[in-house]
Amino acid sequence: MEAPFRVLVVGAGAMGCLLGARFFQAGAQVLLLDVDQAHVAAICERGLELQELNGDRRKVYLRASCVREDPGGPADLVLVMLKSYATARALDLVFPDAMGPQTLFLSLQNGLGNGEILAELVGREKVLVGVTAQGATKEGPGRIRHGGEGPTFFGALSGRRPDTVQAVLALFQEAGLEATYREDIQVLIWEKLLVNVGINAVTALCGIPNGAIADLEPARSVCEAAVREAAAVAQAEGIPVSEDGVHKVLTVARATAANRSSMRQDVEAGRRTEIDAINGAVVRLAGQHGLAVPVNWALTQLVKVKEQSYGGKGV
Ligand code: KPL
Repeated sequence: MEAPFRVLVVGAGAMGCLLGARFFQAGAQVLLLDVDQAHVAAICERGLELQELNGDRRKVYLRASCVREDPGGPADLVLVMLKSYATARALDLVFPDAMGPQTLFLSLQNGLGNGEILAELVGREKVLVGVTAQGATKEGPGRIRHGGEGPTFFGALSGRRPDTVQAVLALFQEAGLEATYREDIQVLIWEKLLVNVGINAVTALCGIPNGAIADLEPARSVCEAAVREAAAVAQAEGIPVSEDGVHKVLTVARATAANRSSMRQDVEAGRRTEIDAINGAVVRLAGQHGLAVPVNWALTQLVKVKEQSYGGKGV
């Protein structure tokens, strides 16, 4: 009998739980790892409560841990779903023997630089990076809601497709999740970054839903200016992001009109945000190319003021 595909999910937030649950339902052996003790305890005691897109609730009895636990052998896939500022600590909860020569690491995190940080920990050739349009929200300890269906794209950080990537694609497919391997994954990561650059900080600072970015003229102006600056940085980096970046961002804002962006949720919960990997990353790269990005700079500073005003947990 073939051994089940073994998956470690590092960072069992809403998206980590959703993907972990889908892989488990498809027959993979899944272990969720997270530092949130109440969340892990709830999953271990009562199972993960997953609210499906049609409103149905189901329990998924996943293994979860907030300490290094032996998953019983090397993982085929380590799915990294941590907040971007925690990527450097991605291996803290991973049992050393769980990382074998064939283990691949897939980051579907927000922002720039996560793959490079992982590469320093595990070697560039083992790192896959990508984006997903799946949506999920954590409703409380052990409870998540699937909010939207969408494709997932990933590719190799090194540019060389690992032999074992086919098995990862098969896992997504068996789990009913659309996933595609892309050679040009950096373009897609930048296009997702533009969306987060335009929506996240403004919604977090103003306390508005995503749709207000498109509906309120002053919010739209700031969004558009931030996205244009970031697109110029992408061009300077040699990343051919599509010309209609601003249009795409406004389309996402309208499509997710009632949503609270992840950064707004972080600010409202008094947590540290991912500003450094989003607008902050644009500012850092712009500096390397001698480009001025005053709007991204101001948004970064203002979000940091906000974090400091509440002493953001995890800062
Ligand atoms: O990715 C998002 C986020 O909130 O981080 C968007 C697309 C803006 C949806 O809320």
